[in-house]
Amino acid sequence: MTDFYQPRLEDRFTFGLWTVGNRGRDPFGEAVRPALSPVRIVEKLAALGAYGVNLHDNDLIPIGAAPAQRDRMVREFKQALDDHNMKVPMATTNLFYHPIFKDGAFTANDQAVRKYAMRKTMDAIDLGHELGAGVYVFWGGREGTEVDACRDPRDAIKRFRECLNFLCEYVVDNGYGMRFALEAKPNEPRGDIYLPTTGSMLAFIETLEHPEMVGVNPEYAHETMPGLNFHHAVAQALECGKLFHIDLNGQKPGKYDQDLRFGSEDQKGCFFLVKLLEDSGWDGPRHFDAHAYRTEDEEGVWDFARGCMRTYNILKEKARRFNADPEIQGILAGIRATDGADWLGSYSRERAERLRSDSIDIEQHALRGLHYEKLDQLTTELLLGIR
Ligand code: GLT
Ligand code: MN
Ligand code: MN
Repeated sequence: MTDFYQPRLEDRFTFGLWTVGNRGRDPFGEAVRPALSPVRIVEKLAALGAYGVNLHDNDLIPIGAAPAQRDRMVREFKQALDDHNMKVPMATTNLFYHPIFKDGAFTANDQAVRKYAMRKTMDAIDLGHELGAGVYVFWGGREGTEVDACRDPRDAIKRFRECLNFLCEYVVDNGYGMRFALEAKPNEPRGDIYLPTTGSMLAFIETLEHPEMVGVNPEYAHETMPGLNFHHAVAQALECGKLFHIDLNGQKPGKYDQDLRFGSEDQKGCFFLVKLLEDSGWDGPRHFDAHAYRTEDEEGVWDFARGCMRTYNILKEKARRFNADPEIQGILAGIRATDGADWLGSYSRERAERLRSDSIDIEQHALRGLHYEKLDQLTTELLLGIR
């Protein structure tokens, strides 16, 4: 039987090695699953229809590995990628796990920590390039505070900027042609993390020496934790040409970072997100930064991975139906009929005068019903499967 929602290579689904490789450790309990080797992950994800895998330096190579050991691990991994036609579109650095990063990496007060973070990142950029990654993610996991007395937050931002400027030049100097994607998160593991939202990152990028090389990697969970609208954050990034990568997962608002299976929470929000990505023609990989419930064994991990991709494709099909639904499109046509695109234009005295002189019946416009109840109910019925 052909499965309409079966992931295909052209869907460009990717997973981090750390996602399906997550062993279910949490602050209250030990790992519940044995480790999966990177080679096994590549094999299995390829069989499920994924396009590629992404990784931190230490997902593949442990800190302190001898050069010969590093080269052997990279060789075996590349062989697995080749054997299974899998790509590595994105790479990143683990700047949060080792205790040296307990006070941050690029923003740490101790200059030796910042030096080590830079050295580690340059090595990881080399690795990413070797594996063919075109996007390099920066998630400042521990770039934050519990004790605000320890540093002026303006210094933290200056340090972060200095490091990114240096690393952009490193990429240019080596001819890597890589782009950077900054990932925001409001808190966890730190009490507060600097540049906490995608919007903060977008503003910060414009202060860099190579803003054209740097965009964002918004994560569903990270915008949803503080109750923000992820679909709006992604739209802003898309609209200014800064959506360089995306982390899809599931999250309940107001809780710790859950990184649940994509589409397991707020299916309507996920629907508008998928519709936005598909309608915009965005051609980046659809990356899942999530992990299986702690209740699962290895089989459950693959159920999780299959579920992320399948739900994306189901929502994509729902978006197609939304765009083809005569009743929904009728309401949208009514909305468009009143929006008068291009009515304002850039400023001129004449236009300003015309704005003042055109007659507007404010009572009539204030009283008009907008049919959003009907629009939302139709969307809900479509999502619930009866349209
Ligand atoms: C970590 C974090 C993610 C980041 C990853 C990249 S690592 O799992 O929770 O949101 O995207 O560093
Ligand atoms: Mn993420
Ligand atoms: Mn997360």
